[in-house]
Amino acid sequence: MKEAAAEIIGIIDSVYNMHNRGVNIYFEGPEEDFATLLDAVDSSFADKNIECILQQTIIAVAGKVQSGKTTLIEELARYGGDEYRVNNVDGILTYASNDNAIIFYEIPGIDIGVDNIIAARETFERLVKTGVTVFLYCLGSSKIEYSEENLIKFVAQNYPSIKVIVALTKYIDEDSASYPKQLSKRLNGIEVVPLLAKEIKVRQGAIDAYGIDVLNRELFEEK
Ligand SMILES: Nc1nc2c(ncn2[C@@H]2O[C@H](COP(=O)(O)OP(=O)(O)OP(=O)(O)O)[C@@H](O)[C@H]2O)c(=O)[nH]1
Ligand SMILES: [Mg+2]
Repeated sequence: MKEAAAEIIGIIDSVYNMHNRGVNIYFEGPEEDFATLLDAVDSSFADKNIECILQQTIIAVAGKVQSGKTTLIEELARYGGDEYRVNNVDGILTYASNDNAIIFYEIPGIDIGVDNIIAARETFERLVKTGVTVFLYCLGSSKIEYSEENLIKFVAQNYPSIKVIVALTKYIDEDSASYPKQLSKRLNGIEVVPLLAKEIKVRQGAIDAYGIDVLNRELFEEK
């Protein structure tokens, strides 16, 4: 494994690292394979200007209390098929895939009120330091509070490298099919994905879950 890694690095070095000007290798995959890569660079290419960077998808999930954050994370995890470890770190639920390539943080629910929005913003800014790549905001009703809108715009404006997505959770309102588009426009083009993570029982039967596949694509395939 390490020899194979050294061979690949050797090729990258000879093709992309002319005159040792420097090259970055972005690695996406299990942490232990990344360790092998680092090891191969250290032992055979220590004098070369090669930097290895582990690519992770780190998703900070926010939204009001009971907006559907936990349900959404669990259904996304199930959809992806990875095993997750769940931890509570200082009150923040953390779901990490076994290879640590995907991490979800659930920011404790924001109730309406300035103090809570400030707390959520502070939590987010603390999490940013761990390398958050996506801010996923759950909106459980088709009425967005001014403070929620502010928080979403704050993240989009201050962290241009972080992808911001709004999930319209428990969205079964067929009457307002145009609402996701309207909201996206109001949020300066931020992606809005309507979905139902789990089926909902209604008097006549049940409404099937939908939209997890669309959100999954937004989160993991488009970079
Ligand atoms: N049927 C159905 N119920 C949902 C869905 N999403 C959320 N719920 C329900 O809505 C309630 C709140 O969902 P949670 O996922 O716990 O919301 P949360 O934002 O994590 O809540 P807190 O952590 O308490 O702030 C629960 O009773 C869920 O079962 C969904 O897609 N389908
Ligand atoms: Mg929860």
